[in-house]
Amino acid sequence: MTTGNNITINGIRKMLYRHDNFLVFMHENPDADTIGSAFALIYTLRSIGKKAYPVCCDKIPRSLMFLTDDERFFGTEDLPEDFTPEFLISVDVASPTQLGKYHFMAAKIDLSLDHHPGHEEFAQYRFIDSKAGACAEIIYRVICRMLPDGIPEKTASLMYAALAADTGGFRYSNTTPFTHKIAAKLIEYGANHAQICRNLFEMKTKTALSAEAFAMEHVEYLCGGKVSYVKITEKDKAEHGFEDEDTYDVINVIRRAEGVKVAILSREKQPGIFKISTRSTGEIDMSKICAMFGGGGHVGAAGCSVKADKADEAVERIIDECGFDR
Ligand SMILES: [Mn+2]
Repeated sequence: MTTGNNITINGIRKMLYRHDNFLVFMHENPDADTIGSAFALIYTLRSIGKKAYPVCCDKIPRSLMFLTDDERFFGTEDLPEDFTPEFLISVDVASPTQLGKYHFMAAKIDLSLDHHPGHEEFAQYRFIDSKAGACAEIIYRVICRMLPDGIPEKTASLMYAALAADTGGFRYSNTTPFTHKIAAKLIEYGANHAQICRNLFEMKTKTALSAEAFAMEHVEYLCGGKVSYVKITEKDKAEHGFEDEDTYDVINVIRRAEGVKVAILSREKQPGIFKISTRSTGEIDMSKICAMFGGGGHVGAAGCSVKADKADEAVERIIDECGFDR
């Protein structure tokens, strides 16, 4: 456990019981961990008579709307008028930047639950466990204390989805015995694991599949095959009809090539700014490298935004930090 935690799981339980009106913040470009963690916590708070609402700066990608009952927008402007939040929580949020347009609210967050090793402290109370495979592992520990008689099926499914997604279907090195133990418990509580895994890992929109085909066709191998790299420009997006969310999984396609230690995807965010997503087999710590560019993440999966004239230039700068022979 990282130092800097100033509250225990039991302390969190007590604090949640002491308040009535909650906001739960997710990170930008929401993934299944931040969504599953937020909604599991929200449903649990509501089940004990509290009011709780989700907040996210970005819309929920279509592929993850099965987690939010087809709701897509969770801006603060969508909150009921008669609701006055009094306790703010963030889940799976590593830094104020990750709150996107709500970054100015970071100092008002009362409690941060997170598992990113490079967590930047911003909340008054923090529980950060960088050994947790998903933030949902922390949420599970909190919810178990709050619902000692058992977890409802829907809440169990949300946490299962979070665990499965962040561990790549229990395949990545962040998967621990505890991850599997929780997953087993969640299935006992009724989590629909087969359907969740189909939704997360198999089913794709046709444009997402085209984006993957595009990546397979345009991937470049650098540093003697140790780096795989693909760029998607604004022009490519317009030409092929790719939306941002269609390209989320592209990185997972190009990382699979034999011999590849680092995979890099560059997406043009706006002229001169490139959103870089990276994966590594674990030998190179991508969270450290991305942190040099103001980003972050995990050893094996991290991202950042890089200013440069061209995508190739932005990616060159990342590759330089990897230390491979050219
Ligand atoms: Mn996570």
